This record gives sequence, C-alpha cells and structure tokens, in this order.
Amino acid sequence: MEKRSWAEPYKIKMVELLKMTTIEERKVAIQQAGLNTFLLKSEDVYIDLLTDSGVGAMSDVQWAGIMTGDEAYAGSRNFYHMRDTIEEYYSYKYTVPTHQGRGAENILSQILIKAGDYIPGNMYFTTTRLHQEIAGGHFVDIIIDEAHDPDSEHPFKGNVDLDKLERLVGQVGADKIPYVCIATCVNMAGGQPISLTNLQEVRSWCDKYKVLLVHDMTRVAENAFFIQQREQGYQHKSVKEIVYEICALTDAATMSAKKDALVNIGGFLAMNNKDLYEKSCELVVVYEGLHTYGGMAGRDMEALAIGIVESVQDNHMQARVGQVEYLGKLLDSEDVPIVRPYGGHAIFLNAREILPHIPQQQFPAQALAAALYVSSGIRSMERGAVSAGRDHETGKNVMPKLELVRLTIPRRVYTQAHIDVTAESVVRVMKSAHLVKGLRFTYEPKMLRFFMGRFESV
Ligand code: P70
Repeated sequence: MEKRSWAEPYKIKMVELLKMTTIEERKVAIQQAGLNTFLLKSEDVYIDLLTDSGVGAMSDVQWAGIMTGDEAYAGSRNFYHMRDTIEEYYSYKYTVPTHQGRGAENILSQILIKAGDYIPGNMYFTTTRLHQEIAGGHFVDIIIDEAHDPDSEHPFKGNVDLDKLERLVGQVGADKIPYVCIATCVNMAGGQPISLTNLQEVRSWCDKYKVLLVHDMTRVAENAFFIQQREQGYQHKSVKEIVYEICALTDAATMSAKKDALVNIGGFLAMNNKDLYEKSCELVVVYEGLHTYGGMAGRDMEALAIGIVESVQDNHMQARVGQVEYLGKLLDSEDVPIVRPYGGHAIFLNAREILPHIPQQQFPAQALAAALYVSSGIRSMERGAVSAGRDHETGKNVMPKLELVRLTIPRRVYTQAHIDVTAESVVRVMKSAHLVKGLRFTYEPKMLRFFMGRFESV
C-alpha cells in the first residue's frame, strides 16, 4: 500500500535553544525541587511536558498582532476584536476578559454559588473545584464510570451519566444546583471528549430543571476534533462548525485561553445572559481589571483573537492531536500502560501499573514524574492523589482511581524527534521502575498542594 504521511501545517521561523544536563545535575535539581516537577527551574529541563498551558508557539500573524496592541486603560480596540471573535466562533454574546482561566472561575463561582449548593461536573478540575468550594459549594462528580477506568476504550469518556444527575436532583433538589459545569476534553480523565449527543441530553436536562449549563471550554477545539473523528453524523462538519455547535448549547463559559486559543496568557468568562454579564463586570473590576481588559494587555487580547481563528482550523487540529497520538502509539508498541483512548492534549502514564510496589498513599505518580526527570530531563506532571488533595470536610486524603503522570504536549513546539526521545525515555525509566521509591510530604500546602508541595523518599 502507498504510504501517506502527514506533516505539521507550519514551518519553523525562530528557535529557542535547549540546555542539556547530566544525570548528576538532574539528581541535584530534583532534590532542590523537593521531588516536585513544578519546583524545577525551566533551564534545567530538556523536553518540557509539564503542561500545555501558555507554552504554545504563537504564529507570525499573532506576533504581528502583538505590535498592534492598543494599551488604553479603557475600551482598547483589541478588546472589541476579541469580543467579536468570541461571539463569531464561540457564540457567546458577552465577554469579560480575565488574566487566565481561574480568574473567570472565581468570578462565576462567587456570583452563582450560595453556601450549601451542589455543582455537578464531568470530573473535577483542581482550580475549578477549589473556587466552587471557596464559594461554599460542593462539587459532585457525574461523569460516566468508564472515565475512571484507564483501560476502558469508550470513545467519549467525558460524557455525563444522566442517572447520576437525576439522582443528585432527587437528593438535594434543583434549587440547590445553580449550574451544571461541563468541561470539553476532560483534563483529569486523560483529555477525554464529551459527545454532542450527550451534551444535547445534558442541555435538555438543564432545561427541564431550569438549571444553567456552564462550559469549561479550555480545550473545546480538541473536543470538536474528536467529535468529527468519532461521532456519527459529524464527519463532514468542520472543527470550526462543531466548536460553535458545542458552545451554542451552553449558557456561559470559562476559558483558559492559554491552551486551545494559542496564547501565552489570558482567559475570559463569556455568557449570553445580560444580568450575569453585569454582575461579572462588577466583580472583574475588583479582582482583575477594568471590564475591557480584565488583567490582559491589549496586545495579548489581539493575539488571543487571532489564536481563536487559528485554533479551529482542521489541519491544525489534525497535527496537534496527531502528535499526541504519535506518542501514544510509540508507547503502546512498547507495552507502556497508558490511559486509553489517547487524550487530546496529553498521554497519561498509569503509575499504578508501572509502580505496583508503591501504595497510593506514597504517591506513585509523583515518584514516577521525579524519576522520569532524573533519568532523561523530561518534565511531566503528577495527576493522581497529590493533585486530588484532601476532602475539604473530613481532611482525609482523597484517593482517586486514576493515579497518572501526564506527558503534556505543548502546541506547535516540539518535533517528531522530541517525541521519539520522549517515548524512549519513558521505556527506559520503566525498565528500572522497581528501583523507584514511594514518597511522603515534607511540606504540604493547604490549597492546591501539588503546585508547591515538597517530598522525600520513604
Ligand atoms: C494544565 C493547566 C488549567 C485549567 C484547565 C481546565 C480544564 C481550568 C484551568 C485553569 C494549568 C494547571 C492548573 C492547575 C493545576 C495544574 C495545572 N490547566 N480548566 O496544565 O486555567 O491555569 O488559566 O487558570 O485545564 O492543565 P488557568
């Protein structure tokens, strides 16, 4: 059969040189970082797969847009460009810029949540849940069970289990549910999409009970690509059309634009309801900045407006998700236990299986991320018990079913050769996995402990 490869729909115009380190240097660096990859200096990292947040490569057109920044305190023209682009591509009528995603989560949670409320969501996200809790709410997981099983091949592991939603309303009543929070391409589940059919069902449920539907749209374009590839009836629709369709089913959205929208910083809260918009404007001036910049520079709003357009191009998405898939296939061919199906932004290593000798109380995923860094200079992120934190009522460690290490692929940054080296490095660390030891905290922050926590080997 004739071989047909695809290649990235861009070429490289500028490069950033990487520093190579020795294993001895990395051993010192990880000890100084308290065995936490968040605390490493970026200079000491070879291939940085910590996150896909704010680390993408902007296009020449975005950089040109930076030069047209209108840095007026009020009414910057870049704000209006961004707002109009959001309405055109994402359907939402009103936009409130924020410095990044969690700024939007804070404002939304403060406005909509009362003490004692319940907020159902398709799996938790760390910052989202924390803002819900700070506002006095309780997060309730309503994702399908398959999402908690790393081996399930379900094509839409981000789907909502409507029975769980129905049970919740039976227990607490619709009055106690201010909104349902749905993430596209669920991060903590392994970058897994929700189907449009399921989202339509959630919409109908929300209409029935008069509950708002809020969309964490941080990775909406990746989700749209999976719908195009996997959901019946969408093969001939463009990513752009599917993105619009997803957004149009929801009432409001929080966005960390540092991911899909291809910028280094920025986010927003967007909605169709004027009353919610006005309340958001009142709070954005308290926490972020005036309602026409909300913590973003004019130039960054311009880059964001352009990034939205670039992010929904089919060929961009094919290369983006294709690169993640390429890594997944390499690891699969070496029998590395990873979450299936491959995610949109990352491949997730199943630390439970790679380090069966380390009990979850000793944070196997955290230990694996540290070991991978020492062995190869590759930086990854723990997404297991350390991230899950403690139950905010009982104070007990939450032990999630998924104990994962995330190899997150920045957008338009690394080459296929970097991905080859990554796969080889993971295989190498797996071969000496039995030597990796469990960890305990030496410093445990009260909130979002994974960012700054420090550890020692036990
Ligand atoms: C990541 C980043 C951020 C994020 C997200 C979803 C689905 C909201 C946000 C917040 C950065 C991160 C954040 C917390 C823990 C680890 C890493 N995800 N919703 O790497 O947006 O960061 O802009 O405030 O993925 O996954 P922001």
